[in-house]
Amino acid sequence: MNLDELYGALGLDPAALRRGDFPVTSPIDGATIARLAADSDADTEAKIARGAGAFPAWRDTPAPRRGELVRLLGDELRAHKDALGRLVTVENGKILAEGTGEVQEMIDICDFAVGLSRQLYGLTIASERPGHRMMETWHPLGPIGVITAFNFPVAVWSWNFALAMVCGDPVVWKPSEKTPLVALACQALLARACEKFGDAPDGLLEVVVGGRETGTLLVDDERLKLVSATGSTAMGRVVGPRVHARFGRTLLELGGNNAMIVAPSADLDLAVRAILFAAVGTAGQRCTTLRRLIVHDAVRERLVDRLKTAYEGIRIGDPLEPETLVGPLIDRAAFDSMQATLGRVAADGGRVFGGERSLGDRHPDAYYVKPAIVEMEAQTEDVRTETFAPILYAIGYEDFAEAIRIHNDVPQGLASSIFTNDVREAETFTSAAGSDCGLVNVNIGPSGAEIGGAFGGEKETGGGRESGSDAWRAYMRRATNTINYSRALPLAQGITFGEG
Ligand code: UN1
Repeated sequence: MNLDELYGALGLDPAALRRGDFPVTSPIDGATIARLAADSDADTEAKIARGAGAFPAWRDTPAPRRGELVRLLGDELRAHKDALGRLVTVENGKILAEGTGEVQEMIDICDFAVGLSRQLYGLTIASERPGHRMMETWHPLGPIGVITAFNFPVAVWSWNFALAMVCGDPVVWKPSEKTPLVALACQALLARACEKFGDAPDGLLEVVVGGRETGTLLVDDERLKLVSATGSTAMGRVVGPRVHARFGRTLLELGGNNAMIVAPSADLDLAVRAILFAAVGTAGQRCTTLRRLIVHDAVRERLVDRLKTAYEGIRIGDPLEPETLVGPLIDRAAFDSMQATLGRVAADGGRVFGGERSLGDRHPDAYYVKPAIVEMEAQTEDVRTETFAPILYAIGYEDFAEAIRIHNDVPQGLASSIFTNDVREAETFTSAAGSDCGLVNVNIGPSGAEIGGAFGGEKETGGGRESGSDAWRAYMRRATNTINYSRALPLAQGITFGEG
């Protein structure tokens, strides 16, 4: 399938994707695959206004009916799974299995949200006053802004969008400037779903194409009651205070520095497979990517040797080829940052295996790399910093308490895992005294979470929770209602006020 056919299959007009001066390149070979019209400030303003305009009608649409739109979107995603997955691969560079896996994640969250549309439950609460009833109700929050990163260009949007839809909130979406095409494709698929739905208001999803300044317009706009932003900790440090200064809400998914503890009792066969997927999958560009291996000294050498052998056998190359396991990095800046980090950690005494550029002759404008393993004697500042590239640091430990200390001694708190067959270690790791992350796994790697749980992390990861469990509450406002059905007016706390 050529590109124009792919665009057409997703409901995009190929000619319209060539009319602008905002270039989109494919990390596979560096070629320009579209020139979009970027949104001016006035365009962005108009789109936010359209989102705000859609709110009253959508708010007043019953939640199960709102869920029907998400069901129809899920149908479109099922029907276009291969095409959208392929476009994710072309625009982002992740391998096809992961591109289509990302679309499956979207389908899953749509299914979840459809069920949720009939389960936006509030509590009923015992009142201390006779003849009174207390309850809480959940109402739509208002139009919201969603800012997404290049690495999960559609799944993370869908976590937000599917929940926002059933919660009654129109969405203004600013995708990464590196991956706007897949966003336009999602919008086109939603348009089909809206047609089948019948009476959806215009403006339920507005996509704005642009860079950081465009994102800032969303951040500062009082009409957007929640800004859900995925990206670096540096981005979150700017977005958080700005949104809070106008008393907006934030949902932040920022950097991770995810680790795995490998204990002496671990099943090393399983651990090696889990490490490979978590450390080199998506070319190390997941926020949940495994970056630190904290491995007991008794198994350290054996495990690292086995990993080196496994790394040698990894097929690096065109992510559209089925045998490929590692596609390109997103761009030159990612490559430069990886090389700079490797240079510094080597100077700090780290023993670096791999990390070199690959396929540079064939693709001078694309950045393929051999994933790196770096054996470190200590957790240096570079190890404590997230470099968004496939670098896996291996650090030894002697006793379990030390392993947990090293594990938690980073500023980020997203995903974590332990490989052990010792129930005490496993339970300690998942306990309050164990991992301080938002995602804590036993005998699986830190990446590849299912949508059913709440996704997000602590510390510099930003504290947000998206996707499953009760993450929907971030998209609604809660009202506590007290209803007096008696003929008296008793006051709470037994207060008497001007009576007898
Ligand atoms: C991300 O990298 O921003 O748990 C999201 C995972 C995926 C989502 C990653 N389900 O790795």
